[in-house]
Amino acid sequence: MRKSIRITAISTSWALLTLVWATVAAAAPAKARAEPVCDLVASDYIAMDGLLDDWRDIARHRIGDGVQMRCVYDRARLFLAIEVNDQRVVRRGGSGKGAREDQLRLGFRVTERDKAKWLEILPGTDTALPVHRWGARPLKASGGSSGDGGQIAVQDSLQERGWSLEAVIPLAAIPGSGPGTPAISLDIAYNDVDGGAAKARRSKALAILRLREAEDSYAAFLQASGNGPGDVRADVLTDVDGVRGAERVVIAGTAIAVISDRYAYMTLPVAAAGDVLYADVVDVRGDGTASIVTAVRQFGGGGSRDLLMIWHVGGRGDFAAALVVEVGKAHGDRVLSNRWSLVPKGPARGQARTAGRDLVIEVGASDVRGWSRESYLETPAADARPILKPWNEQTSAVYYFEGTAVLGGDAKVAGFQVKGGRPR
Ligand SMILES: [Ca+2]
Ligand SMILES: [Ca+2]
Repeated sequence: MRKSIRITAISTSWALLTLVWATVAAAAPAKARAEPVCDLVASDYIAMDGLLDDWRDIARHRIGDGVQMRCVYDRARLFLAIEVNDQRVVRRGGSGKGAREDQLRLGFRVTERDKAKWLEILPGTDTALPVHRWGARPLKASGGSSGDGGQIAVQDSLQERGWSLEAVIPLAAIPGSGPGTPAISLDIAYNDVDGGAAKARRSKALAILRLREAEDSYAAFLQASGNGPGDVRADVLTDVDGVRGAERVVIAGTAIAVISDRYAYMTLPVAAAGDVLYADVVDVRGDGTASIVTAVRQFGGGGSRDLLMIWHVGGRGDFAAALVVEVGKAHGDRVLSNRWSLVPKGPARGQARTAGRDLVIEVGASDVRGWSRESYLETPAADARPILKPWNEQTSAVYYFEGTAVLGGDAKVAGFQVKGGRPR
């Protein structure tokens, strides 16, 4: 399926891409990882009864001080079993305010941009009723909550060496989730009061719970694209397709993948991974939907050219080159390069600053070597916006991004200075 791409002449079209949109059929065997992987189970696999016997085949992960966690999911819901090692469970029958009672707090979200929603659990004891809160609102005594469109339920029980809980959270209730959510970020904070507030032990930990289908998609992508884990140069959770929820964007070798419970990838139009000069995921539009920014080098015709390519990703994992600009040319000893920067959106065009980034491209006398207006005989690129030349009237260009459109292209406003190297 994957074709190798050779650029035989500098003017050859870059638009030769391999696109694969695939789901992973068979589950791969679980492997021990630093980041827990939650396996996919049938929806009746876990009985929400507070007993953990149904979890016996699920791997435990130590998360933080004295806290062990197991997780599974059924595409609609995340199930957790947590065991807290605590010789002395302190409850005073209160609501946990004032930090005078043992309390476990679990924060759920998908990406760092999302605001975590907290599940708070004060375990029941012989003398105190359990307290369970989701988003600061008490769950009903039955354990159910109709908040966020699904049933959140918690059951806790005292154990020989502490206490444990079983919880179910609808995936849709987790901030930042969407169809095929690849991972969930779980903050765990335990307030262990023991001998009084003065001796309170507070432990905090963060776990990235990777969901099995996305994890298998990640492995399948690496295999299909001929890459190994060592070839990965970027791996971020962010929304790139504009459909609710984050995807996992992975840049490995010459390939870029968008991974949810399935994956799509494309191969950049270069001969080798070393020809990918730059690759990152940036919210240039400023609407929370990131784009993929790449710079690549192509060889042919005895020389080379550098292209800056900004990709938008559609809802079915289709990659569209929103902007392709020539930013470098070399032929023998002769070199012409353009400087490019992603700057705060607005000021380079004389507008107020807003969320997002503008692309500023500049050229000056020091960016050319060996070429002059007279000796530069290169044919302008037909498949990219041509490189700026220092001897032309226009020596800068500012592009900006609105939805699927790329606008601008005029020179930057007088007095606008790009600060630093490549601000993001
Ligand atoms: Ca159970
Ligand atoms: Ca999305």
